Amino acid sequence: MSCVFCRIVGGELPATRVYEDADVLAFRDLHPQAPSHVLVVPKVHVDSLHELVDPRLAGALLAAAAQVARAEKLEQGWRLIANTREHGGQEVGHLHLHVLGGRALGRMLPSAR
Ligand code: DGP
Repeated sequence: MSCVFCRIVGGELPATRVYEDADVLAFRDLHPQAPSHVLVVPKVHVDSLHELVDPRLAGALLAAAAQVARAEKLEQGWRLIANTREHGGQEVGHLHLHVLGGRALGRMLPSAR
């Protein structure tokens, strides 16, 4: 099995796990970009968000991300990022949601104001 996140899901590679249910695993990012930086991944291999077709799994991933944010006590706010495919800057080819928080993250999109 060559996919690094499949190997983490399978327990073959170590990771600091922060949340787990039947469908989803969440663990701390190896290179955190914020005080709290957790990756939320499906236990089954899905290449990226582009390939996600199962609405039940999509819901499980989103609900897990919110659960992680609450457990990390990110009451002041947080951000969810899904880098998708090459132009989206995806480096690991297993769908993952980044949950980032613990500091002001700044705007990523131009303000409408
Ligand atoms: P992305 O660019 O969205 O594909 O981000 C991939 C993230 O995965 C990046 O922030 C670093 C993280 N990462 C890569 N390899 C490992 C690993 O082996 N363990 C953990 N915990 N995180 C990893």
